[in-house]
Amino acid sequence: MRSILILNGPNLNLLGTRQPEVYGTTTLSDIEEMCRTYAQAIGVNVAFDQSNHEGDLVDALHAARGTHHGVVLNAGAYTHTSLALMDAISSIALPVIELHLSNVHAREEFRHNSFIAPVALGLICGFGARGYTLAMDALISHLEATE
Ligand code: CA2
Repeated sequence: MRSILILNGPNLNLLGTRQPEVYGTTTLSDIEEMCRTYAQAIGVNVAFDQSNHEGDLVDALHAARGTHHGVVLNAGAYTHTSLALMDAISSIALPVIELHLSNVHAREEFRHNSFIAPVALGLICGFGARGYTLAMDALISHLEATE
């Protein structure tokens, strides 16, 4: 069975508690539940991880190799700063979809740059919590087309 890791970065554990106008009111555990239900419906395995620490996210990406077939990554603010995450993605040879709840391109200039985009399979942003299931679909279609 195909397996997807959904990996969330810094501050996303606080989702649903502030800035609802930007990020909505859905919590991270609501999103996990949504993805679990969707995974069951489409017959894939899904696992979740979240960390506020850059190195832990690098470790989680390394650990995904050999365990999962692809990753949906919301790296939060590390998207815009982290060469380490870019290198980790390049080194694991797994398809990674970059995901953001908000449309980062409609926001501050400093959110327009992504160190992840050049090494990601693709990017989904601006669809709120629904983006996670859209990303799962995109990943599964990619795997079906390439395996
Ligand atoms: O839109 C996204 O998903 C972001 O990855 C979220 C990051 C931000 O730095 C990126 O530019 C875009 C921020 C995550 C903050 O998460 C919270 C949301 C609501 C309440 C508390 C934290």
